[in-house]
Amino acid sequence: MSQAETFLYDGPAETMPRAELAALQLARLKQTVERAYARVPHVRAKFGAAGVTPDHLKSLDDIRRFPFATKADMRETYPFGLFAVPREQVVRLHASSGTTGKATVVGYTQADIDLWTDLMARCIACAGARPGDIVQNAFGYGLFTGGLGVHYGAERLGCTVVPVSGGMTERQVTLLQDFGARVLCATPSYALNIAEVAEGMGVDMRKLPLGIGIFGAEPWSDALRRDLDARLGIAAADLYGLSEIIGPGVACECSEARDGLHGWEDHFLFEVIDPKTLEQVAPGEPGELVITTLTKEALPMVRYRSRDITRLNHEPCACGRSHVRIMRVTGRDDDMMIIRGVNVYPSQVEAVLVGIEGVAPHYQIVLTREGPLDAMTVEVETAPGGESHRLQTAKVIASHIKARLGVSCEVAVKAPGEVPRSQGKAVRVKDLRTKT
Ligand code: DLL
Repeated sequence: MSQAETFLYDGPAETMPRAELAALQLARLKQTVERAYARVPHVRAKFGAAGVTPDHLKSLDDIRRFPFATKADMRETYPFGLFAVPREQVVRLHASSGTTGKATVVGYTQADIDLWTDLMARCIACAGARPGDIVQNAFGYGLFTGGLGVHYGAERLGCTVVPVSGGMTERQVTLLQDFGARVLCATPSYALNIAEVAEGMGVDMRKLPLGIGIFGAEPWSDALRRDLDARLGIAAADLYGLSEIIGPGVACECSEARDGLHGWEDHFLFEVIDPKTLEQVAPGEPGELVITTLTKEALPMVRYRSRDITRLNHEPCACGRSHVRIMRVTGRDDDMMIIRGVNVYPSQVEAVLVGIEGVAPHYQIVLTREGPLDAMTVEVETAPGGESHRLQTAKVIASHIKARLGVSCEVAVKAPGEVPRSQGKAVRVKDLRTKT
């Protein structure tokens, strides 16, 4: 599709020539760094310890001299210590629970909410939705940023929002039938749950008006995308974001290419680093995504280490947008499992499972310790009707995993419905290893 045909919510901001984009980034980066330094004592102390001041920032490259921000900074300053505005100017708080320690709290001024709303409208349009579409929003509403982030963005784009939140899965199916949403927003694992429940209810989703999925908030594979596309009769796009930066709306795939997520560089600066050396990797190489906000007021973030593993693609995209593509996030470096010396992400296991005939793509990975070594058991289900071949299926799955990922594992084939279903972010790994 040519650029002339691409629907752009934000017009020229999405197709800005690279040199202009870089100049805008530098001007905004300077403001952000100055703002954080002047207003957040924790940031000033960290800059001081690293021997830098905002004056050291003369070019975009100079960002390398500045210290990283991590979740630990958020915990140390819990709840409001990183805010760069008086708390009274914060109109909204969100929080993510996290698996260890205290929640991460983020705050927004009214201008931040407006920005977030615009960026989400941009993402939803980028994924193929249009003003006037009905959007069923099955992301959880509440402290999680998914529900409200998508909600405001879809309204701003001019869509009709069905704010159903996560859960009540049969009702989701009925609402999709009755209201005729064209767009479904959910985590991919919950979308899979909806597809399965619809099939159980005898509803053929491919015959409904539904045509677009906007899925994210957890790693997923291209194999699962193909499965969801076929079962729901949609074109699913990947949506990425994290609360510490703004929530969903940091990056989204375009409906034209669906090949990497456009990261909105007029509002964020993206770097990819080697998580061991902490140096930037060569362009296009994989590593950990580091994000600096360029326009946030309440919570400016300089060099936030996302822990997400990806790579950047600077090739021009078919849609004509000039913004860099963040390629599918394979997982978080803290989710990476090391099984007998082999690095494995849950989404890689998923990609293998989805391709095997007769296997339902619901899965959970159980980690145990056998002596000094970590062992992995993959719990899956056979699709209905396949139970008689359980042992055979287990063997087939184990050999596919060995062939594709190079790792040996046990496979436990369960009866349909035995692997837990997700209503939001799926829990992919059950860690039964005793910590020593
Ligand atoms: O998950 C924000 C969001 C909501 C994104 C709805 C997309 C859709 P947090 O709860 O702070 O925020 O979790 C952020 O989730 O660092 C990634 O590890 C993971 N994540 C988010 N989107 C994707 C994605 C929201 N598309 C953390 N692919 C991030 C892979 C994702 N992982």
